[in-house]
Amino acid sequence: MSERPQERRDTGVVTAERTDKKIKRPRMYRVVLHNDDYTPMDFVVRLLETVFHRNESEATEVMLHVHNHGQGIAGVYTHEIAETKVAQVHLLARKNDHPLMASMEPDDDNDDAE
Ligand code: TYC
Repeated sequence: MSERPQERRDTGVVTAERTDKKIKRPRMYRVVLHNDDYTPMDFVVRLLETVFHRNESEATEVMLHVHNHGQGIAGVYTHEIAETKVAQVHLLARKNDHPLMASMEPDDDNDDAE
Protein backbone atom coordinates (compact mmCIF):
# COMPACT_ATOMS: atom_id res chain seq x y z
CA MET A 1 0.00 0.00 0.00
CA SER A 2 1.43 3.39 -0.97
CA GLU A 3 1.26 6.50 1.22
CA ARG A 4 -0.75 9.41 -0.17
CA PRO A 5 1.16 12.67 -0.42
CA GLN A 6 0.81 14.85 2.69
CA GLU A 7 -2.09 17.24 2.38
CA ARG A 8 -1.93 20.78 3.71
CA ARG A 9 -2.56 20.86 7.45
CA ASP A 10 -4.29 23.51 9.56
CA THR A 11 -1.42 25.25 11.31
CA GLY A 12 -3.70 26.71 13.97
CA VAL A 13 -2.41 30.20 13.16
CA VAL A 14 -5.19 32.79 13.21
CA THR A 15 -4.53 35.18 10.35
CA ALA A 16 -5.31 38.89 10.28
CA GLU A 17 -8.28 38.50 7.90
CA ARG A 18 -10.06 36.28 10.37
CA THR A 19 -9.72 38.60 13.34
CA ASP A 20 -11.62 41.55 11.86
CA LYS A 21 -14.81 39.57 11.11
CA LYS A 22 -17.93 41.14 12.65
CA ILE A 23 -19.35 39.17 15.54
CA LYS A 24 -23.14 39.29 15.37
CA ARG A 25 -25.64 38.31 18.02
CA PRO A 26 -27.51 35.17 16.92
CA ARG A 27 -31.19 35.44 15.99
CA MET A 28 -33.34 34.41 18.92
CA TYR A 29 -36.43 32.17 18.92
CA ARG A 30 -39.42 32.05 21.26
CA VAL A 31 -40.54 28.66 22.48
CA VAL A 32 -44.34 28.88 22.58
CA LEU A 33 -46.56 26.60 24.67
CA HIS A 34 -50.10 25.93 23.41
CA ASN A 35 -53.18 25.36 25.50
CA ASP A 36 -55.22 22.16 25.41
CA ASP A 37 -58.06 20.79 27.51
CA TYR A 38 -56.28 17.72 28.91
CA THR A 39 -52.73 18.40 30.10
CA PRO A 40 -52.85 18.91 33.89
CA MET A 41 -51.88 22.37 35.13
CA ASP A 42 -49.34 21.02 37.60
CA PHE A 43 -47.61 19.04 34.82
CA VAL A 44 -47.16 22.27 32.81
CA VAL A 45 -45.84 24.11 35.88
CA ARG A 46 -43.32 21.34 36.61
CA LEU A 47 -42.23 21.30 32.97
CA LEU A 48 -41.68 25.07 33.00
CA GLU A 49 -39.54 24.64 36.12
CA THR A 50 -37.45 21.73 34.83
CA VAL A 51 -37.07 22.44 31.09
CA PHE A 52 -37.24 26.26 31.13
CA HIS A 53 -35.68 26.95 34.55
CA ARG A 54 -38.58 29.13 35.71
CA ASN A 55 -39.19 29.51 39.43
CA GLU A 56 -42.54 28.32 40.80
CA SER A 57 -44.30 31.70 40.62
CA GLU A 58 -43.03 32.46 37.07
CA ALA A 59 -43.99 28.93 35.97
CA THR A 60 -47.48 29.32 37.40
CA GLU A 61 -47.87 32.73 35.75
CA VAL A 62 -46.81 31.41 32.30
CA MET A 63 -49.05 28.32 32.65
CA LEU A 64 -52.07 30.48 33.57
CA HIS A 65 -51.34 32.85 30.68
CA VAL A 66 -51.36 29.87 28.27
CA HIS A 67 -54.52 28.50 29.89
CA ASN A 68 -56.34 31.86 29.62
CA HIS A 69 -55.01 33.16 26.27
CA GLY A 70 -54.35 30.00 24.25
CA GLN A 71 -50.57 30.31 24.09
CA GLY A 72 -47.60 31.83 25.87
CA ILE A 73 -43.82 32.16 25.75
CA ALA A 74 -41.91 29.61 27.81
CA GLY A 75 -38.49 31.10 26.97
CA VAL A 76 -36.32 32.72 24.26
CA TYR A 77 -33.24 30.87 22.94
CA THR A 78 -30.91 30.43 19.99
CA HIS A 79 -32.28 28.25 17.15
CA GLU A 80 -30.65 24.98 18.21
CA ILE A 81 -31.53 25.35 21.89
CA ALA A 82 -35.13 26.32 21.07
CA GLU A 83 -35.43 23.19 18.86
CA THR A 84 -34.12 21.06 21.70
CA LYS A 85 -36.58 22.57 24.20
CA VAL A 86 -39.53 21.92 21.84
CA ALA A 87 -38.40 18.30 21.46
CA GLN A 88 -38.03 17.92 25.25
CA VAL A 89 -41.57 19.25 25.81
CA HIS A 90 -43.03 16.78 23.30
CA LEU A 91 -40.99 13.85 24.65
CA LEU A 92 -41.95 14.51 28.30
CA ALA A 93 -45.61 15.13 27.40
CA ARG A 94 -45.95 11.95 25.29
CA LYS A 95 -44.15 9.90 27.94
CA ASN A 96 -46.88 11.01 30.35
CA ASP A 97 -49.70 10.66 27.78
CA HIS A 98 -50.45 14.39 27.61
CA PRO A 99 -51.24 16.18 24.33
CA LEU A 100 -49.24 19.33 25.26
CA MET A 101 -47.83 21.13 22.19
CA ALA A 102 -44.91 23.53 21.82
CA SER A 103 -43.58 25.43 18.80
CA MET A 104 -40.89 27.99 18.03
CA GLU A 105 -40.99 31.33 16.23
CA PRO A 106 -38.40 34.05 15.48
CA ASP A 107 -38.20 36.68 18.21
CA ASP A 108 -38.20 39.48 15.60
CA ASP A 109 -38.78 42.18 18.22
CA ASN A 110 -35.28 41.50 19.46
CA ASP A 111 -33.56 41.64 16.05
CA ASP A 112 -32.20 45.19 15.91
CA ALA A 113 -32.46 46.16 19.54
CA GLU A 114 -29.28 47.97 20.75
N1 TYC B 1 -55.88 23.97 29.96
C1 TYC B 1 -55.23 22.96 30.77
C2 TYC B 1 -56.18 22.53 31.89
O1 TYC B 1 -57.18 23.19 32.14
C3 TYC B 1 -53.94 23.47 31.39
C4 TYC B 1 -52.88 23.79 30.38
C5 TYC B 1 -52.10 24.93 30.53
C6 TYC B 1 -52.62 22.94 29.32
C7 TYC B 1 -51.08 25.23 29.62
C8 TYC B 1 -51.62 23.23 28.38
O2 TYC B 1 -49.84 24.67 27.67
C9 TYC B 1 -50.85 24.37 28.55
N2 TYC B 1 -55.86 21.42 32.56
